[in-house]
Amino acid sequence: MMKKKIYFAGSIRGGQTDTQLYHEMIEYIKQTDIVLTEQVGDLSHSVRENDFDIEKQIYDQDTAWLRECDAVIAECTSPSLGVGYELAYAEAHQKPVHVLYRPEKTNLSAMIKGDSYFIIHPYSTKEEAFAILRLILRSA
Ligand code: 6K6
Repeated sequence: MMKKKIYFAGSIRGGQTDTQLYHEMIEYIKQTDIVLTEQVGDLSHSVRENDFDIEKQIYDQDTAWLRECDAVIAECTSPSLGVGYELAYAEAHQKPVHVLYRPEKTNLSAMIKGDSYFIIHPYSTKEEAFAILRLILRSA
């Protein structure tokens, strides 16, 4: 089977409390498919960088990847403006969008939950998250 190109989205400047979890999800997806956005699970980059040229490069690259990907998988427990933007951008480009989040940790925005285009996957344990990822990757 052809490997799918997955755009994984997760909070960076919105807060990096879940970065290790993103990293593990990305590694899980990479067992069978391709992740375009590995940097989302990387704590070593500076989130305080404030150079417009660099930010423009990030925006241009990420939106190109969103147009190129086969599906978007977003971990949305940690709220992030960038991730919200990416979800709407992916919908505008008619990409399948899967949103994972932990309901006991956050009240997901109505703009995400209320958009019936998005496929929402609540979960609580990491094992459940991996099981959801497995189903998404099989069907995507
Ligand atoms: C890499 C690792 C940490 O910082 C970087 C450099 N910055 C970014 N590199 C690549 N993608 C980024 C960067 N900053 C934000 N994004 C995109 O926005 C990612 O695809 C995330 O899904 C999303 C996070 O948005 P914020 O608003 O939480 O930063």
